Amino acid sequence: VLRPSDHGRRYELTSPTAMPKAGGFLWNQRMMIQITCRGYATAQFMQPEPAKYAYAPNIEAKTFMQPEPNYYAHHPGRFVYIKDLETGQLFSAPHEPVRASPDRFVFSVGKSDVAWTVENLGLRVEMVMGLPTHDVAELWTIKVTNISGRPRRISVTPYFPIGYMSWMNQSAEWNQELLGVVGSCVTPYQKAAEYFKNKHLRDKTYFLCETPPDSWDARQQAFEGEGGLHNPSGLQEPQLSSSDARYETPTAAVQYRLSLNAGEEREYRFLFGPAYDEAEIRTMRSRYLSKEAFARTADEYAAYMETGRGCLRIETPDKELDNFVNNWLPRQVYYHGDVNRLTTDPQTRNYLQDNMGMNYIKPQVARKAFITALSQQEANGAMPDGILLAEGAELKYINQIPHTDHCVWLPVTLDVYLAETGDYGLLMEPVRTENGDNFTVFERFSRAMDFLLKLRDERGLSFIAQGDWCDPMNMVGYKGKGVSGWLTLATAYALNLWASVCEHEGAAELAERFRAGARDCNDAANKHLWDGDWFARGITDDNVVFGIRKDPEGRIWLNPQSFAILGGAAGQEHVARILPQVDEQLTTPYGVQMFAPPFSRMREDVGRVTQKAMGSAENAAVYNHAAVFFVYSLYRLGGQQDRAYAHLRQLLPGPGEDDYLQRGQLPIFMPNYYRGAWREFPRTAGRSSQLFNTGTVSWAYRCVIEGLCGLRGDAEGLVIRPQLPSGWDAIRVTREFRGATFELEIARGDVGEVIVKLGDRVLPEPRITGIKAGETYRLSVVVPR
Ligand code: CEZ
Repeated sequence: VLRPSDHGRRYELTSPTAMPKAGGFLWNQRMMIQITCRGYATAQFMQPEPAKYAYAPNIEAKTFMQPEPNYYAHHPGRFVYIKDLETGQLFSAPHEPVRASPDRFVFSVGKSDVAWTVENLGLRVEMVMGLPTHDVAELWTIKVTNISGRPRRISVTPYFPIGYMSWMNQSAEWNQELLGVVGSCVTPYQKAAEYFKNKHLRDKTYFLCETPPDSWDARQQAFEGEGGLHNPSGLQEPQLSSSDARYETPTAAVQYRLSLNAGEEREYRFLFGPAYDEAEIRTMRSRYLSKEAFARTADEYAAYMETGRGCLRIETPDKELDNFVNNWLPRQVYYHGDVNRLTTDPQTRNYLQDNMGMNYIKPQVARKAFITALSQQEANGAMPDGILLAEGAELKYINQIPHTDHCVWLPVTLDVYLAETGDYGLLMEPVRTENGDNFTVFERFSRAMDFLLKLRDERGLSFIAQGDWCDPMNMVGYKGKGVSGWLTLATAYALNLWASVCEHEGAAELAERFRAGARDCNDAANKHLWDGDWFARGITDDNVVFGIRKDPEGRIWLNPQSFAILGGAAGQEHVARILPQVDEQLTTPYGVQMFAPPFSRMREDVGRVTQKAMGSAENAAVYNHAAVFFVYSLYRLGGQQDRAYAHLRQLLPGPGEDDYLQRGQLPIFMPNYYRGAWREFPRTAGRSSQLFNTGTVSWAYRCVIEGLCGLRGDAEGLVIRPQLPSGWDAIRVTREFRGATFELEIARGDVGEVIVKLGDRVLPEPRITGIKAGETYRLSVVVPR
């Protein structure tokens, strides 16, 4: 049911029922749309806060993007009804709302468009959706071909529900000048102050036709009638009813009645999106709604996507991994760095990690992100919970809950920036904050590290307040005493990383102070949190250690183990004890669970993570962000290439058909989680959250580049230490690095350590310095058997 096409640049799904939630997504800096194979869509645009132009049939709460979306008959979507006017038979494409079994179905997701081919009743419907690069709108092409070999009379009825726009004021009507349905509303509000913000909102939704239709409906109830969406009343009449909506739910349905000879086809183009007023709609129409403009826009958008192609091409024995790494992984990394999850106040840890990935795509963007983040550093060195990106933006949702880990991510993500660019000059940049203080980047990092050191109790363990990396772990420390085992270990990691930078900058004393701080954290962790075979997750306000052997639920957590490896708390003996426990207690066919066993009821001294559904999200899912930290720690450890590869591979659906069906997702992105609770609920284990917002991807890309391919920069050059899984004999890699291109043939051989040849010259160490931008370096690399 599933296959790559166009050398992995597209993926095709040939059934609308096998993986009903499988979809694709497109974005630009102002909007995002996720659409399923069956035609349901979730779109948002920024003004500057996220807003909708196709609404649900009820008022939805404004929230962040949710996992495992539920679709229902009236969910917003993009559909076309096709009716045989001789027999009265009806089907719809892509699949909803009629759900007729197609003779042929291909859902084809590309990097810069989403397309379908659906055949039924001797008719072929081809639908393609694209986006502009800078504007908010969807560009739809719908083509109908008579493949029945005889003349046909049919109606073609695109149906783009607009939904319940507002409880204050909503309407819609046909606009003959614009040739489309225009819905209008007033975004609901109550405070007078909001009026002055809202009056600039794009409260219109338009659906424009290039070709004038024969009839239309702008009122949902007029179109749908008693027939329901499976067989709308409007389609049982000779034509649609020219309805309008006056404080009634708007819709956009337009109809073409046509006679098609055998083999004849018709192609239609439509534009769907939000606007402030009719003048803007008119502009959008003239800018986009023609065959030439569609073609030009598609080219521009493809070029935009191409700027996110990343810095790595691989050819390995694992073709599915190649497809993903060469095409889709950098795209998802780019999405994160490009739009910061389409929020105006990304969580600080997300902002920094999303930009960490951008180092491999557009490092200037990552550089700027450090400055932006640090310009919001608090006077005591702490980092705020979220980084404000737009004028008037506010900390919302989770950013109103105090989390203690944000400073950790500064050196962790800087590590990649420096490795990728060697630009230590960034450290000397002055950064002024709103509270008036003015420090260099270097000073600000040191202040953040001092803050982390201070944020510890008398035992030397890091306070957790109402959360750390794990957002919903909100009640371990809400009384002010609880500590995070993970944060203590991660603090050591951050301090060590920063100490190395201090050394490089000649600040030996500072470096020693931070290294001593790291040792102190690690000693405290070893003293208070080592449970014999693994590290505990934390200690509650009431001094109860948790994440330990005697806990029936939440017994072993992955993050403390990964960061004990990264930060140095875990010595060799520890690692030798930890890894078998991870294998045994946390590993599933779908990846490594974030902890086990799942919580079945609220634990009031741990918090709301224990209330999430068992196996979903942070409650013992295969939470990929945590899983990829573990993979990264294995690559840093060395000698763990098989484990690392196995778990890296599990971040991605496939390659077996059973696995695809169980996960229910195309291998074009990594979701934030797959259901866990594998022992408890095997039926649902592995199911994808379908949520492509995740810190996983920047780390996954890093793992492939630095770990698997072993191509990591240092201050002067590029170090080469591939870690091929034992089943692989050779791979080919092309890596762009500091303006140069490296083409590597990597193979196993009878060597004791990695040997690198540049041309015929064997390098004294597996490292290239003096790299010249614009050059191509051809290297042959031999790695030990
Ligand atoms: O949010 C993510 C956060 O964006 O959860 C991660 C955290 O590290 C990321 O910064 C782990 O907790 O219940 C909650 O509030 C959850 O924490 C979610 O909001 C979660 C979502 O899956 C968003 O993608």
